[in-house]
Amino acid sequence: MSSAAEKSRRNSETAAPEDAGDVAVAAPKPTPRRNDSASLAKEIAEKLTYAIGKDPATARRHDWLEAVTLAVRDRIVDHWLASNSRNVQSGAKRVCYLSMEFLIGRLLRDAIINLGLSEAVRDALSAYDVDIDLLETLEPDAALGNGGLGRLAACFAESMASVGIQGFGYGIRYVHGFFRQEIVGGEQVELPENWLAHGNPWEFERRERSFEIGFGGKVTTIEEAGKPPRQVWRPAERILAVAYDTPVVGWKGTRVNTLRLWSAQALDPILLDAFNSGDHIGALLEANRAQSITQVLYPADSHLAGQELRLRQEFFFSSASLQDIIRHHLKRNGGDLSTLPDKVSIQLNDTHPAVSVAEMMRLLVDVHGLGWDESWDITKRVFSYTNHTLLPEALETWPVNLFERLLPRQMQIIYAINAQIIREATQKGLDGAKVSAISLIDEGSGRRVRMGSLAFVGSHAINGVSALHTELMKKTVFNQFHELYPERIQNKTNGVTPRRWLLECNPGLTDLVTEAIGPGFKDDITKISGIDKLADDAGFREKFMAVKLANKQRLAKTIEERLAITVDPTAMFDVQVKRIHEYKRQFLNLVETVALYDQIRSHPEIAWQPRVKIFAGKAAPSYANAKQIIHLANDVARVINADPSVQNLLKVVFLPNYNVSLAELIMPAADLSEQISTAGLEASGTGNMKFALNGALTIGTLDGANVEMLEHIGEDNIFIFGLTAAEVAARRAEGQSGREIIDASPILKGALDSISHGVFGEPGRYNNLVDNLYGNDWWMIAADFEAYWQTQRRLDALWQDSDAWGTKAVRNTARMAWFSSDRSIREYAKDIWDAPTSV
Ligand code: 26V
Repeated sequence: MSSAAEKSRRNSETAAPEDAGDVAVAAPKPTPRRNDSASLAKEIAEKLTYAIGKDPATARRHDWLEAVTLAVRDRIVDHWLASNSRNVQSGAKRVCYLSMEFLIGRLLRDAIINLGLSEAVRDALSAYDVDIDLLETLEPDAALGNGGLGRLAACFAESMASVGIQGFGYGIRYVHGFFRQEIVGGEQVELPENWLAHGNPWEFERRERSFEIGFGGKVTTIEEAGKPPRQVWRPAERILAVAYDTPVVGWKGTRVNTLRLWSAQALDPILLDAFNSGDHIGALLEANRAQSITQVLYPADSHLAGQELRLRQEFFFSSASLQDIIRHHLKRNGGDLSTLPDKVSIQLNDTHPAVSVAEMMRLLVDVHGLGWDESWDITKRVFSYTNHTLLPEALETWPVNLFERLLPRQMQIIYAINAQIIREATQKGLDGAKVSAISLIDEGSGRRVRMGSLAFVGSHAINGVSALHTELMKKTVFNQFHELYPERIQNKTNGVTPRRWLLECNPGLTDLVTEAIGPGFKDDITKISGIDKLADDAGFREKFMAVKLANKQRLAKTIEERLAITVDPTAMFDVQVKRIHEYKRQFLNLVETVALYDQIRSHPEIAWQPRVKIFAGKAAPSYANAKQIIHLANDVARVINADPSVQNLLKVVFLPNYNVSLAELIMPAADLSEQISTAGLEASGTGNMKFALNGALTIGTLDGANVEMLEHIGEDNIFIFGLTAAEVAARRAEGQSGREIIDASPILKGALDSISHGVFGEPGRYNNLVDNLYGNDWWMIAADFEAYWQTQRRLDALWQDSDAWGTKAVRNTARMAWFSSDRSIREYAKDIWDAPTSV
């Protein structure tokens, strides 16, 4: 048996709860486990011996990691069982968060800190001369997501457990998560990621919790005397969805929720007839086809490639989750589905699970025999939908003919919903053009199903992820729907969990804040505002900046190890890390970098401040311009770092393979956070929040949550520049080219000329990027350059005054509490889910 399979088997046989989230009997008495270091040391040794079969003398580091994980896991399971039995007893509303992505990263440190075991584990291991910090870095990242949307789902899952909500995450157990990025010859190369290669001690396979998922086939109408006709879907293909549960540990372990990820398996793992007749390959084909559904995460965050496999993934996990939700509800609520909306809320994380609206209707009407109107009422009260992007190319639509072939009954239901919506709209007096804008079918470009519209009409609440984004939703994508249903769109500004993004990633700052104001902020992050008054206290500020310096030294060491680039930790660390996308404008940052390089050389008399420009991020494999930007970043780094004339003033670093763990290293080490998207394009951003919480100053546009950060942090402590969203829209409408602006700016022109004339790689390599600016400056790079440049120079001046910089850095940390995902989740619970907290 493979080690992964073996590990799963072990998990299903050991201390795992019978059925996470669904225990019928009273809570089993948890084994009282002691959390002192001696008890932990003993248990870790026991795990090493009896679960892994090694003794301390022969154990490798990975064996120790597994032993510690299993010892910590036992404690989690105790809390998990207790939470599950409380769930049954309280009968409180369950919140089900449906997301194609959960970018959770490593789990061991998160669990140790949330359970308050840091000291005990460290001491227990030091008895064996093992370093817990080192072990933690051996755990693979669970990279089951692309970027912001997936990481938000992970922060929300942790916050739901921390604020006491009965939360369930539902997603996909991808065998291969987000690709690993290497840089070869300056260019991105994608390599497969294999996080399950050595097994996954955090997951518990639940074979008993599996559901059949159909595809294709036919719909037949059944007519029975005295009854209305019924539709029955007979799929041509059936696949099994098997649950794998991972515990989600909340702060102090008071609640442990469940993340349930579905894995696709064949109903018949092997076709015996085929096998026996000698067709050994053919006998396995069906299993392979079934399993392919959950093999790999699609590595794009815009530009729907439109593959059938993606739609299969979406339906597969939606149907499995809904069947599970309904099964659970029937069991706990006397078989009565009319109370479903009182007991369950389902949040759709973007449109990826939007087919759930049609599938819920099928399950209620066809399978459970409810009437259409009642089912529609239940559906709308149960679902709510979060929109995460306004980019037109990222708004999902599927060809009607593909939908019809793969999901014939769901397509019929979508038509029926559409007819109803159009009727409602016409009754309210909407004219033809407006009616076609709200149709679920886009008739324009070869009939397609609009998934955003389906999610909208099937939900009682639709939310944007920042105040600005929400207003733009009302004015743009959902304008007609907003006119028709003005009460539905709400704002829920994103947040990040302060456990992972402060306590875990920045222990130095956590200790300093504890020393200054006590540990209360760990329970309630709003208390961190207590350090605001210390921003003018020179002693505190010095300590604050000393912590920052230590974090920068740690990052400098990683840069040296991975890239053999030496950076000065006392230089300003100016950081832009995020997915690579034209709208996020890494190119603007690179043009400014090149301009700075030119100016430093031509004006040595100016007091330039030493900077390290740090970039990291992945490009979608098919996104040519984004890959060019990565290439340019690496070319620029190569040339500048080799030029002795700017050595101590400018270094450029592109750190490969940006992921959650790298983010945890980078965020605490940044002085300056680059949040410079073209205004109106970044829905919220969450990296912006992580940086500021860790004391970085922000240079940014009035976009996404930056707008609200400005309100909370105060205009003296954040550096805003550039066109507003309204100005961008106006310039775009005029089709403004960048030529005049470039010709009028010698600094910008000089930088663009160096880029296109071959200073950084062969001439012409970056023509595409540069020529775009002269033609239609769509991303407003030329338009915003001057304001960006001037703002960077103001930051240079500020950097010289380290007291003033330090004061602002402290204020950033002090004033970011509102951007905790605990606050976001409480708002969802109150305004959208009507779900209790602290259960
Ligand atoms: C779209 C697509 C399109 C088809 C291919 C696969 C795929 C995967 C993901 C997406 C949606 C990406 C949207 C997204 O990540 N939005 C980000 O959401 C963050 C959390 O709300 C927010 O902070 C970012 O501003 C926003 O870009």
